[in-house]
Amino acid sequence: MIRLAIQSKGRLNEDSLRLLREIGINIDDAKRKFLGKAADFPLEVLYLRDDDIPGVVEGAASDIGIVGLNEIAETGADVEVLRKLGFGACRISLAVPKTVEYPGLEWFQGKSIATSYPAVLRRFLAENGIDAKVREIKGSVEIAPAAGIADAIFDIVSSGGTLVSNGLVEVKSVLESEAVLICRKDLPAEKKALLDTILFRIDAALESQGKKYVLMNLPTAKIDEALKLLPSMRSPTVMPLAAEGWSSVSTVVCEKTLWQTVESLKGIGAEGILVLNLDKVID
Ligand code: PRT
Ligand code: ZN
Repeated sequence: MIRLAIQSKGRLNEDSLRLLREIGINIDDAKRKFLGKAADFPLEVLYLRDDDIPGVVEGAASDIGIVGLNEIAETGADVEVLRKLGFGACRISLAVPKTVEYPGLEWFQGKSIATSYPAVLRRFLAENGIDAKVREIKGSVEIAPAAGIADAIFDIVSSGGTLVSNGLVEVKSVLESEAVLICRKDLPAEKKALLDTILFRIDAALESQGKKYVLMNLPTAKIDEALKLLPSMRSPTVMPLAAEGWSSVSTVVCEKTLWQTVESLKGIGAEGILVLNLDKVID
């Protein structure tokens, strides 16, 4: 049995459970308490506040955990970061009131900064030789300047909407974050085997992200040209069609370049192009 700590509620909870489902580990949510159990894998789920996850994994009360990199940076927990998971993307940034004429980082000398990430902020200030007052507050950091609590803030930003609606401007991104899978040090061998299975499945799920499976019919004479248009091709499959002089080509294409690729392929005579979602890519 391996124990995984995930956020009990909040931004990372749903995506963490979705990732588990994607890798064939289903937790009965209806029975969610403090500790849940997977029906189809020797795994227990411990539901915690995100702030507590790094410490609980470090202390071995949980073997692995899913948490934002920002929390690892803040707690300084001694854990292994095994995988970036591709959700919960955000950054911790310095922001100032939009009325401020901002010359650069030196503006922060002697100023006060409100934050829920005092350790990360103190490190950054020290590294940059800035002497500023760090005011730790637990929530609603974005209202601190308007409320007269601090001159500026250091907080999580994702879309930037919260800053705009509070009359603030982001001036420096200090830490890029996303949800990561962490592991305690010195995992016992029997748990290591379970972790390896989980990692194998996660890698297959991550590998399929941002990719599509594309299938098309092409005049056989155009195959060489088509192969040149498909730089991201993993395993090009070319098969003759029943119709004389035609072939079927199938490959995996990056979503970012999908439309460009499809349009170029059409340009050289591709027909009946099918674009399919990829569920897993297993190497
Ligand atoms: O109760 P618990 O302690 O578990 O949850 P929490 O309230 O501390 O955290 P929660 O659920 O808000 O966030 C969990 C994790 O999600 C964070 O630790 C980050 O790793 C990640 N994450 C991703 C975010 C955001 N995006 C985010 N936008 N965490 C917080 N925010 C907040 C931010 O604090 C600010 O108030 O959203 C606001 C900014 O959003 P934008 O889109 O307006 O810029
Ligand atoms: Zn929290």
